[in-house]
Amino acid sequence: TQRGDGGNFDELIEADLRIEPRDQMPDDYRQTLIRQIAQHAHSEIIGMQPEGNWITRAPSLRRKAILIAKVQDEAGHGLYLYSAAETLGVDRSELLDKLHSGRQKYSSIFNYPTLTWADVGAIGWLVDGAAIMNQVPLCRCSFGPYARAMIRVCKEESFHQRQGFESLYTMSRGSQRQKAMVQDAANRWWWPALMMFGPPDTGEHAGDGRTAQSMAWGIKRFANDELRQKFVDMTVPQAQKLGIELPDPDLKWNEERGHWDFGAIDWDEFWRVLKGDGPCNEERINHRVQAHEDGAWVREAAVAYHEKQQERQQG
Ligand code: FAQ
Repeated sequence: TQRGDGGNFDELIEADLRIEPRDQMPDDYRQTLIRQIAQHAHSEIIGMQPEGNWITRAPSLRRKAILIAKVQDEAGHGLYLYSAAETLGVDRSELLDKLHSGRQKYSSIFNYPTLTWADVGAIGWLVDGAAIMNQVPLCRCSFGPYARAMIRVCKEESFHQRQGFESLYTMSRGSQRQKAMVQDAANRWWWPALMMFGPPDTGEHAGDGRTAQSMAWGIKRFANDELRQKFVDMTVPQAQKLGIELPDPDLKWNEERGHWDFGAIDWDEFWRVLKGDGPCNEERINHRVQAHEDGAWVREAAVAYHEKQQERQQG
Protein backbone atom coordinates (compact mmCIF):
# COMPACT_ATOMS: atom_id res chain seq x y z
CA THR A 1 0.00 0.00 0.00
CA GLN A 2 1.35 3.40 -0.96
CA ARG A 3 1.23 6.27 1.49
CA GLY A 4 -0.80 9.29 0.42
CA ASP A 5 -2.05 7.35 -2.54
CA GLY A 6 -5.55 6.42 -1.60
CA GLY A 7 -4.34 3.53 0.59
CA ASN A 8 -6.71 1.46 2.67
CA PHE A 9 -7.13 3.12 6.08
CA ASP A 10 -7.14 -0.02 8.23
CA GLU A 11 -4.12 -1.46 6.44
CA LEU A 12 -2.17 1.75 6.83
CA ILE A 13 -2.98 1.95 10.55
CA GLU A 14 -2.19 -1.75 11.03
CA ALA A 15 1.20 -1.31 9.35
CA ASP A 16 1.83 1.84 11.44
CA LEU A 17 2.18 3.95 8.29
CA ARG A 18 1.07 7.57 8.06
CA ILE A 19 -2.35 8.63 6.84
CA GLU A 20 -2.05 11.55 4.43
CA PRO A 21 -4.74 14.15 3.61
CA ARG A 22 -5.72 12.50 0.32
CA ASP A 23 -6.16 9.05 1.86
CA GLN A 24 -9.68 7.99 2.62
CA MET A 25 -10.33 7.96 6.35
CA PRO A 26 -13.32 7.32 8.61
CA ASP A 27 -15.23 10.47 9.42
CA ASP A 28 -14.77 9.92 13.17
CA TYR A 29 -11.00 9.80 12.69
CA ARG A 30 -11.11 13.06 10.74
CA GLN A 31 -13.34 14.74 13.35
CA THR A 32 -11.19 13.54 16.25
CA LEU A 33 -8.10 14.97 14.60
CA ILE A 34 -9.77 18.28 13.75
CA ARG A 35 -10.88 18.59 17.38
CA GLN A 36 -7.49 17.72 18.85
CA ILE A 37 -5.36 19.74 16.41
CA ALA A 38 -7.68 22.76 16.68
CA GLN A 39 -7.61 22.56 20.48
CA HIS A 40 -3.85 22.32 20.32
CA ALA A 41 -3.58 25.32 17.96
CA HIS A 42 -5.93 27.39 20.15
CA SER A 43 -3.81 26.51 23.20
CA GLU A 44 -0.67 27.83 21.53
CA ILE A 45 -2.40 31.09 20.61
CA ILE A 46 -4.17 31.64 23.95
CA GLY A 47 -0.94 30.49 25.65
CA MET A 48 0.76 33.65 24.40
CA GLN A 49 -1.27 35.75 26.83
CA PRO A 50 -0.02 34.69 30.29
CA GLU A 51 3.61 35.19 29.29
CA GLY A 52 2.90 38.19 27.06
CA ASN A 53 1.69 39.83 30.27
CA TRP A 54 5.35 40.10 31.39
CA ILE A 55 7.09 41.32 28.23
CA THR A 56 7.03 44.97 29.30
CA ARG A 57 8.18 44.06 32.81
CA ALA A 58 10.97 41.55 32.14
CA PRO A 59 13.83 42.23 34.59
CA SER A 60 16.57 42.67 31.95
CA LEU A 61 17.00 43.24 28.23
CA ARG A 62 18.26 39.67 27.85
CA ARG A 63 15.20 38.19 29.59
CA LYS A 64 12.92 40.44 27.55
CA ALA A 65 14.48 39.33 24.25
CA ILE A 66 14.17 35.67 25.27
CA LEU A 67 10.53 36.11 26.30
CA ILE A 68 9.56 37.93 23.09
CA ALA A 69 11.17 35.15 21.05
CA LYS A 70 9.34 32.48 23.07
CA VAL A 71 5.93 34.12 22.71
CA GLN A 72 6.60 34.51 18.99
CA ASP A 73 7.44 30.80 18.79
CA GLU A 74 4.04 29.97 20.30
CA ALA A 75 2.34 32.07 17.61
CA GLY A 76 4.31 30.12 14.99
CA HIS A 77 3.21 26.81 16.51
CA GLY A 78 -0.42 27.93 16.43
CA LEU A 79 -0.25 28.92 12.76
CA TYR A 80 1.57 25.71 11.89
CA LEU A 81 -1.14 23.69 13.63
CA TYR A 82 -4.02 25.58 11.99
CA SER A 83 -2.40 24.69 8.66
CA ALA A 84 -2.23 21.03 9.69
CA ALA A 85 -5.94 21.14 10.62
CA GLU A 86 -6.78 22.73 7.27
CA THR A 87 -5.41 19.68 5.44
CA LEU A 88 -8.44 17.87 6.92
CA GLY A 89 -10.83 20.11 5.01
CA VAL A 90 -11.74 22.76 7.59
CA ASP A 91 -11.19 26.46 7.30
CA ARG A 92 -9.11 28.37 9.83
CA SER A 93 -11.78 31.06 10.20
CA GLU A 94 -14.30 28.38 11.16
CA LEU A 95 -11.94 27.10 13.87
CA LEU A 96 -11.37 30.62 15.19
CA ASP A 97 -15.13 31.21 15.31
CA LYS A 98 -15.50 28.06 17.39
CA LEU A 99 -12.78 29.20 19.79
CA HIS A 100 -14.29 32.65 20.17
CA SER A 101 -17.78 31.29 20.80
CA GLY A 102 -16.59 28.63 23.27
CA ARG A 103 -17.47 25.69 21.03
CA GLN A 104 -13.86 24.52 20.94
CA LYS A 105 -11.51 24.29 23.90
CA TYR A 106 -7.97 25.30 24.66
CA SER A 107 -5.74 23.89 27.37
CA SER A 108 -7.01 24.40 30.93
CA ILE A 109 -3.57 25.61 32.01
CA PHE A 110 -3.88 28.98 30.30
CA ASN A 111 -6.75 30.03 32.53
CA TYR A 112 -4.37 30.65 35.44
CA PRO A 113 -2.78 34.06 36.06
CA THR A 114 0.91 35.00 35.93
CA LEU A 115 1.26 36.95 39.17
CA THR A 116 5.04 37.35 39.42
CA TRP A 117 8.09 37.15 37.15
CA ALA A 118 8.82 33.66 38.54
CA ASP A 119 5.58 32.49 36.89
CA VAL A 120 7.19 33.06 33.50
CA GLY A 121 10.01 30.68 34.49
CA ALA A 122 7.49 28.23 35.94
CA ILE A 123 5.54 28.17 32.67
CA GLY A 124 8.71 27.31 30.78
CA TRP A 125 9.76 24.67 33.28
CA LEU A 126 6.41 23.03 34.06
CA VAL A 127 4.00 23.94 31.25
CA ASP A 128 6.45 23.47 28.40
CA GLY A 129 7.81 20.44 30.27
CA ALA A 130 4.35 18.86 30.34
CA ALA A 131 3.69 19.95 26.76
CA ILE A 132 6.79 18.17 25.44
CA MET A 133 6.07 15.01 27.43
CA ASN A 134 2.66 14.92 25.73
CA GLN A 135 3.86 16.03 22.29
CA VAL A 136 6.98 13.93 21.66
CA PRO A 137 4.77 10.83 21.14
CA LEU A 138 2.62 12.91 18.76
CA CYS A 139 5.65 13.04 16.40
CA ARG A 140 4.63 9.42 15.72
CA CYS A 141 0.93 10.25 15.32
CA SER A 142 -0.72 8.35 12.46
CA PHE A 143 -1.77 11.55 10.67
CA GLY A 144 1.22 12.74 8.62
CA PRO A 145 0.80 16.55 8.68
CA TYR A 146 0.26 16.61 12.47
CA ALA A 147 3.18 14.25 13.15
CA ARG A 148 5.55 16.31 10.98
CA ALA A 149 4.44 19.60 12.55
CA MET A 150 5.19 18.16 15.99
CA ILE A 151 8.86 17.51 15.20
CA ARG A 152 9.73 21.18 14.90
CA VAL A 153 7.30 22.22 17.64
CA CYS A 154 8.94 19.78 20.09
CA LYS A 155 12.44 21.06 19.33
CA GLU A 156 11.36 24.60 20.15
CA GLU A 157 9.31 23.49 23.16
CA SER A 158 12.27 21.66 24.68
CA PHE A 159 14.38 24.79 24.30
CA HIS A 160 11.59 26.73 26.07
CA GLN A 161 11.60 24.23 28.90
CA ARG A 162 15.33 24.65 29.43
CA GLN A 163 15.14 28.43 29.41
CA GLY A 164 12.36 28.29 32.03
CA PHE A 165 14.41 26.02 34.25
CA GLU A 166 17.52 28.18 33.80
CA SER A 167 15.57 31.30 34.75
CA LEU A 168 14.23 29.65 37.93
CA TYR A 169 17.66 28.18 38.72
CA THR A 170 19.17 31.65 38.56
CA MET A 171 16.47 33.01 40.89
CA SER A 172 16.76 30.05 43.25
CA ARG A 173 20.39 31.03 43.88
CA GLY A 174 19.48 34.69 44.40
CA SER A 175 18.00 36.57 47.35
CA GLN A 176 15.56 35.10 49.88
CA ARG A 177 12.76 36.98 48.14
CA GLN A 178 13.66 35.51 44.79
CA LYS A 179 13.79 32.00 46.26
CA ALA A 180 10.37 32.57 47.83
CA MET A 181 8.99 33.67 44.45
CA VAL A 182 10.23 30.45 42.83
CA GLN A 183 8.58 28.38 45.57
CA ASP A 184 5.32 30.32 45.30
CA ALA A 185 5.21 29.93 41.50
CA ALA A 186 5.84 26.18 41.78
CA ASN A 187 3.07 25.93 44.42
CA ARG A 188 0.55 27.51 42.06
CA TRP A 189 1.59 25.85 38.77
CA TRP A 190 2.29 22.28 39.88
CA TRP A 191 -1.26 20.93 40.09
CA PRO A 192 -2.60 22.72 37.00
CA ALA A 193 0.43 21.34 35.06
CA LEU A 194 -0.57 17.80 36.09
CA MET A 195 -4.10 18.49 34.82
CA MET A 196 -2.74 19.35 31.35
CA PHE A 197 -2.51 15.63 30.56
CA GLY A 198 -6.29 15.35 30.69
CA PRO A 199 -8.65 13.40 32.94
CA PRO A 200 -7.72 9.93 34.19
CA ASP A 201 -8.51 7.19 31.69
CA THR A 202 -10.18 5.00 34.30
CA GLY A 203 -11.90 5.38 37.67
CA GLU A 204 -14.55 7.70 39.05
CA HIS A 205 -13.06 10.89 37.59
CA ALA A 206 -12.63 9.60 34.05
CA GLY A 207 -14.44 11.54 31.36
CA ASP A 208 -16.04 9.96 28.33
CA GLY A 209 -12.53 8.84 27.57
CA ARG A 210 -11.27 9.29 24.05
CA THR A 211 -7.97 7.62 24.84
CA ALA A 212 -8.81 4.02 23.87
CA GLN A 213 -10.15 4.95 20.43
CA SER A 214 -7.40 7.49 19.81
CA MET A 215 -4.77 4.91 20.75
CA ALA A 216 -6.32 2.34 18.44
CA TRP A 217 -6.06 4.90 15.63
CA GLY A 218 -2.45 5.74 16.46
CA ILE A 219 -3.33 9.35 17.28
CA LYS A 220 -2.39 9.03 20.93
CA ARG A 221 0.49 6.68 21.75
CA PHE A 222 0.11 6.72 25.55
CA ALA A 223 -2.76 7.05 27.98
CA ASN A 224 -3.12 10.33 29.89
CA ASP A 225 -2.08 8.75 33.22
CA GLU A 226 1.04 7.18 31.72
CA LEU A 227 2.30 10.53 30.43
CA ARG A 228 1.39 12.24 33.71
CA GLN A 229 3.50 9.69 35.63
CA LYS A 230 6.45 10.17 33.25
CA PHE A 231 6.19 13.91 33.80
CA VAL A 232 6.20 13.57 37.59
CA ASP A 233 9.20 11.21 37.42
CA MET A 234 11.11 13.65 35.23
CA THR A 235 10.22 16.77 37.21
CA VAL A 236 10.76 15.76 40.86
CA PRO A 237 14.57 15.59 40.54
CA GLN A 238 14.51 18.97 38.78
CA ALA A 239 12.56 20.48 41.71
CA GLN A 240 15.21 19.05 44.04
CA LYS A 241 17.90 20.76 41.98
CA LEU A 242 16.00 24.04 42.37
CA GLY A 243 15.88 23.44 46.12
CA ILE A 244 12.10 23.75 46.32
CA GLU A 245 9.31 21.57 47.69
CA LEU A 246 6.55 20.50 45.34
CA PRO A 247 3.17 21.18 47.01
CA ASP A 248 2.20 17.55 47.52
CA PRO A 249 2.69 15.87 50.90
CA ASP A 250 2.02 12.48 49.28
CA LEU A 251 4.90 12.75 46.81
CA LYS A 252 7.09 9.76 47.62
CA TRP A 253 9.50 7.50 45.73
CA ASN A 254 7.99 4.04 45.34
CA GLU A 255 10.82 1.55 45.16
CA GLU A 256 8.55 -1.29 44.08
CA ARG A 257 6.95 0.58 41.19
CA GLY A 258 10.12 2.46 40.27
CA HIS A 259 8.05 5.64 40.09
CA TRP A 260 7.12 8.63 42.26
CA ASP A 261 3.74 8.25 43.96
CA PHE A 262 1.75 11.45 44.07
CA GLY A 263 -1.42 12.76 45.71
CA ALA A 264 -4.97 13.06 44.41
CA ILE A 265 -5.63 15.67 41.74
CA ASP A 266 -8.60 17.98 42.26
CA TRP A 267 -10.61 16.93 39.20
CA ASP A 268 -13.54 19.09 40.25
CA GLU A 269 -11.29 22.09 39.71
CA PHE A 270 -10.27 20.75 36.29
CA TRP A 271 -13.87 20.33 35.07
CA ARG A 272 -14.79 23.71 36.55
CA VAL A 273 -12.01 25.42 34.61
CA LEU A 274 -13.05 23.57 31.43
CA LYS A 275 -16.60 24.78 31.84
CA GLY A 276 -15.35 28.38 31.87
CA ASP A 277 -15.06 29.03 35.58
CA GLY A 278 -11.28 29.33 35.99
CA PRO A 279 -9.54 32.46 37.28
CA CYS A 280 -8.87 33.93 33.79
CA ASN A 281 -11.23 32.22 31.28
CA GLU A 282 -13.22 35.34 30.55
CA GLU A 283 -10.18 37.59 30.30
CA ARG A 284 -8.41 35.20 27.89
CA ILE A 285 -11.34 34.93 25.48
CA ASN A 286 -12.19 38.64 25.60
CA HIS A 287 -8.59 39.52 24.85
CA ARG A 288 -8.48 37.04 21.95
CA VAL A 289 -11.72 38.31 20.43
CA GLN A 290 -10.51 41.90 20.75
CA ALA A 291 -7.19 41.02 19.05
CA HIS A 292 -9.11 39.30 16.25
CA GLU A 293 -11.35 42.33 15.73
CA ASP A 294 -8.40 44.72 15.86
CA GLY A 295 -6.71 42.62 13.17
CA ALA A 296 -9.66 42.75 10.75
CA TRP A 297 -8.01 45.44 8.60
CA VAL A 298 -4.95 43.21 8.09
CA ARG A 299 -7.13 40.36 6.79
CA GLU A 300 -9.07 42.77 4.56
CA ALA A 301 -5.84 44.25 3.20
CA ALA A 302 -4.45 40.78 2.47
CA VAL A 303 -7.61 39.82 0.54
CA ALA A 304 -7.56 43.12 -1.41
CA TYR A 305 -3.91 42.60 -2.27
CA HIS A 306 -4.56 39.04 -3.42
CA GLU A 307 -7.46 40.16 -5.62
CA LYS A 308 -5.36 42.92 -7.16
CA GLN A 309 -2.58 40.44 -7.93
CA GLN A 310 -5.06 38.13 -9.63
CA GLU A 311 -6.53 40.98 -11.70
CA ARG A 312 -3.03 41.96 -12.83
CA GLN A 313 -2.21 38.39 -13.81
CA GLN A 314 -5.43 38.07 -15.79
CA GLY A 315 -5.13 41.47 -17.39
N1 FAQ B 1 -7.53 21.29 28.87
O1 FAQ B 1 -10.56 11.93 26.57
P1 FAQ B 1 -9.62 13.03 26.82
C1 FAQ B 1 1.25 24.09 25.13
C2 FAQ B 1 -10.71 17.65 27.25
S1 FAQ B 1 0.22 23.19 24.21
C3 FAQ B 1 -8.71 21.43 28.22
O2 FAQ B 1 -8.35 12.73 27.51
P2 FAQ B 1 -8.15 13.68 24.40
C4 FAQ B 1 2.36 24.86 24.46
C5 FAQ B 1 -10.62 16.92 25.92
O3 FAQ B 1 -10.49 17.82 24.85
C6 FAQ B 1 -0.98 22.51 25.36
N2 FAQ B 1 -9.43 20.37 27.81
O4 FAQ B 1 -9.34 13.83 25.43
C7 FAQ B 1 2.62 26.09 25.19
C8 FAQ B 1 -11.92 16.17 25.91
O5 FAQ B 1 -12.96 17.11 25.57
P3 FAQ B 1 -14.05 16.83 24.41
C9 FAQ B 1 -2.02 21.83 24.61
C10 FAQ B 1 -8.92 19.14 28.07
O6 FAQ B 1 -8.28 14.76 23.41
C11 FAQ B 1 3.43 26.08 26.30
C12 FAQ B 1 -12.16 15.83 27.36
O7 FAQ B 1 -11.39 16.76 28.11
N3 FAQ B 1 -1.53 20.59 24.11
O8 FAQ B 1 1.04 24.06 26.27
C13 FAQ B 1 -7.70 18.94 28.72
O9 FAQ B 1 -8.05 12.29 23.91
C14 FAQ B 1 3.70 27.28 26.96
C15 FAQ B 1 -11.76 14.40 27.70
O10 FAQ B 1 -10.35 14.20 27.63
C16 FAQ B 1 -2.28 19.83 23.29
O11 FAQ B 1 -3.38 20.20 22.92
C17 FAQ B 1 -6.99 20.08 29.13
N4 FAQ B 1 -5.82 20.01 29.79
O12 FAQ B 1 -6.82 13.96 25.28
C18 FAQ B 1 2.07 27.27 24.75
C19 FAQ B 1 -1.65 18.53 22.83
N5 FAQ B 1 -7.48 17.62 28.84
O13 FAQ B 1 -13.38 17.28 23.15
C20 FAQ B 1 2.33 28.46 25.42
C21 FAQ B 1 -2.56 17.74 21.94
C22 FAQ B 1 -8.54 17.01 28.27
O14 FAQ B 1 -14.34 15.39 24.46
C23 FAQ B 1 3.16 28.46 26.54
N6 FAQ B 1 -3.70 17.21 22.63
N7 FAQ B 1 -9.41 17.91 27.81
O15 FAQ B 1 -15.19 17.74 24.77
C24 FAQ B 1 -3.71 16.03 23.28
O16 FAQ B 1 -2.71 15.34 23.37
C25 FAQ B 1 -5.03 15.56 23.86
O17 FAQ B 1 -6.05 16.32 23.26
C26 FAQ B 1 -5.12 15.64 25.40
C27 FAQ B 1 -6.52 15.22 25.81
C28 FAQ B 1 -4.10 14.69 26.02
C29 FAQ B 1 -4.87 17.06 25.91
